[in-house]
Amino acid sequence: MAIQLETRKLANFINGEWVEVSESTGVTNPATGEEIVQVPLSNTSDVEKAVQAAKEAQKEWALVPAPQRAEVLYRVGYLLKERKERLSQLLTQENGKVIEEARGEVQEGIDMAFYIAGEGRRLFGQTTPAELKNKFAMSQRAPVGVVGIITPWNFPIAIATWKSFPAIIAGNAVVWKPATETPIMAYELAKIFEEAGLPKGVINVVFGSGSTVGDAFVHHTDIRVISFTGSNDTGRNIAAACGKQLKKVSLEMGGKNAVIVMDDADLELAVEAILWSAFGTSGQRCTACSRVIVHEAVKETLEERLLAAMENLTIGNGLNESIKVGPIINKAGIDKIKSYIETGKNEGAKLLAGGYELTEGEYRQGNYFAPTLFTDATADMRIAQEEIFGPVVSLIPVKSFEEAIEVNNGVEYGLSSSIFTNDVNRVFKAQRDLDTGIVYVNAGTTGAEIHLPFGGTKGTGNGHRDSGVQALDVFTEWKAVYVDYSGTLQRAQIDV
Ligand code: UN1
Repeated sequence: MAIQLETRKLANFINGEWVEVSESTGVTNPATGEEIVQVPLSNTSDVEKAVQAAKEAQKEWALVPAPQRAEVLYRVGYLLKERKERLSQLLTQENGKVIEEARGEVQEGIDMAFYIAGEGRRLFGQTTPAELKNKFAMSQRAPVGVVGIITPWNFPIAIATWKSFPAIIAGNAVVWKPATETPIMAYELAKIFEEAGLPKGVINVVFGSGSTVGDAFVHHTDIRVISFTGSNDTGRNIAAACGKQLKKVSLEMGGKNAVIVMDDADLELAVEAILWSAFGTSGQRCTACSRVIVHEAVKETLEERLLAAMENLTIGNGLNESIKVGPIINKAGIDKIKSYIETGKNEGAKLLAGGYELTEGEYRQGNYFAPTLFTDATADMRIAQEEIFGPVVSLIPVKSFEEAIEVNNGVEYGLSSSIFTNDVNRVFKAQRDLDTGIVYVNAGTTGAEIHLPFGGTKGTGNGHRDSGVQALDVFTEWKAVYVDYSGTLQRAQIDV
């Protein structure tokens, strides 16, 4: 029996109060087509209230010593841990990902809470000699103020923790627009913040559309940073709007990630890793493997083994523990995948498995797509260049290690890459030459850990990183402080 929510309609969380909004829309379980809850569609005056609450709250919050701010995040971590199973079940219902992966995602949030709470006792700056006598010099992190975070449906709780926890530990207040497809995780996390004793107004959740709520965040003069994960088009528009206002913006916008399989690779292991990274989360991860760049010497064997292994992929409702591949988020997602299947065929790639939507029997009510394998793709095909965000992977044969690296790097994105080889020289060359923010050796393209920077090069982002200590750079300003205790006027660069 699936866990139920205690409400049929969610409310915004503004200034520590649950505020109802008259307009709302239904949230559908992608596995069953059933409506699970109504999510508010807020307007710009709701955003205004949230920003004003955040602005007020931030003044006090910035004065709370960071180790005390950390205490709240430790409590958040323990509450997440206590509720891990409930949250995972709800996550599977709103997002569709299989329960094992939902548990993994909630675990990322728990890890992030404990990791970044530890920063409450670090938040290191630098002390450094001054160039003049009797003068002290240091740098320290200062909060930015009110930050706006806009989070996607594919990791509705993990990504929210990557952004909100570092913002909060650094002394900012947050206004948060979660994806309307997956609002339950935001509702549950807001309740946890409330119970953990976060002062009112330090986090505010405003549900609604990107075109109304997201746009209002981007243009609000009191919001000094936008941290966004989502589509490339939206990210570019946000960057342009923020650029005009000189507003700081951190973007993470996907990938076209590849597993490289060299002629000396452990093929058994490579097959397992490809299956996991390409078809796990039904390919709906920014880090999902959607290209396999394979050395021609092992291409046929790899194809055979992949096809055999794909036979064992069970597709269905992710609440069932034996299911490996869950549904696609919505019909628009299915349509996008379908159109790429047509494109792939027209471009001349060879379809080896899948390529169709599942619509019969138990699949009738949900959004299911068969795990799909193309081969003989070339590096310039659209299916080998563009993000599909579905369970579709294309094999691209190459003749050498150098060509493999070139093909890997020959896309607009640069999030994650992987190489299977047992040659130590290739390992070190690959980790140097693969132009992505994340590199795996003898592992698939997914599974980043929260204490390292998450993000990528080129079209994946704009140089910032989520999670890790690097996330603090998004949510703080560096302040240089000089204390002259000479009692005289000492002029830098002159009185030396
Ligand atoms: C995403 O798809 O945007 O590395 C996040 C991974 C996960 C996070 C994915 N830890 O695949």
